[in-house]
Amino acid sequence: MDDTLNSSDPVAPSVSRPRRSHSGFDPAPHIERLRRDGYTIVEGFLDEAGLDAFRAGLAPFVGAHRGRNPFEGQTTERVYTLIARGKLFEQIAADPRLLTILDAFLLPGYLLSASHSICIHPGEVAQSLHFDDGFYRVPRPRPAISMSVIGAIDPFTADNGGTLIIPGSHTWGQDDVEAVRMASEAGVDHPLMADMFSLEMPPGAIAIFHGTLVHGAGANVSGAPRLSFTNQYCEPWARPQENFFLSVPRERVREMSPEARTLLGYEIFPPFMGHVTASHPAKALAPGWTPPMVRQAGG
Ligand SMILES: O=C(O)CCC(=O)C(=O)O
Repeated sequence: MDDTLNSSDPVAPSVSRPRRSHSGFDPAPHIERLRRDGYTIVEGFLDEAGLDAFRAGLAPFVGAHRGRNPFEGQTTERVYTLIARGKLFEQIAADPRLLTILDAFLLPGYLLSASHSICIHPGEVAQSLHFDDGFYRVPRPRPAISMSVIGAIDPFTADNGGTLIIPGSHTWGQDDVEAVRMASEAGVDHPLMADMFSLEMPPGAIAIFHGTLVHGAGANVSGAPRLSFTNQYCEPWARPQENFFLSVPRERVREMSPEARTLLGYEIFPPFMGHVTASHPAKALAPGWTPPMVRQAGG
């Protein structure tokens, strides 16, 4: 090996803790609520200026798409790879208050798995009930392999598509999840849905929940769209949904904070998951970097 995995490269990200603190924010009640109910809500995550900046930053990318299937929502517009579409979106994904909470549930070096805006337009039907880390084919009940965030840019109400949530369902086994999924797809009630409620939260609030929590976007029967965003984070040994190595140019990653670079996978999960031909992935961010195999071939 010509390159060490313990990068001394100045662009190397760091997974070291503790996090940069955020004055006045106490993660403990959120961590407790997440353990008990499977979700928590952080109000005031974005202030008025942040909400305006979110809308302005998203504006160039919206208006052209609709979902391609009922899960994406055929009357819903999603803008993917949100983290790389502006500094604000990066800061939202790597916000220290949020990461301090996620640190309690995921191993150091966890990854961003999905990052997109979700605009549910009037007339959209309810999404089927599901859990976000269901594509990891590990039987339930089990700890979450990912954690999800959904943030309100517009208010979330029972009428405009506010996320339907079943508190406590993060602990359920496969059969219960399957029963409510089938009932929701058939449009019928099930006793396990008794505690289900519509997440109502003001603009600027986020909900954080386990990837194992049963939920789904509600129907939008209001006259206005519901703009939101979701960022999902997975264990550092799991495959992210979005392939950020291909979607986010390295020049863009180089401008990001160490925390954001780690979320995008420019870090090693010890002892060597994520290496690049036996070298540290952060080295790929150096200007003029060529892949080791190209150098080794004299190319
Ligand atoms: O938009 C929402 O309220 C939830 C969306 C969701 O759960 C998903 O797309 O996986």
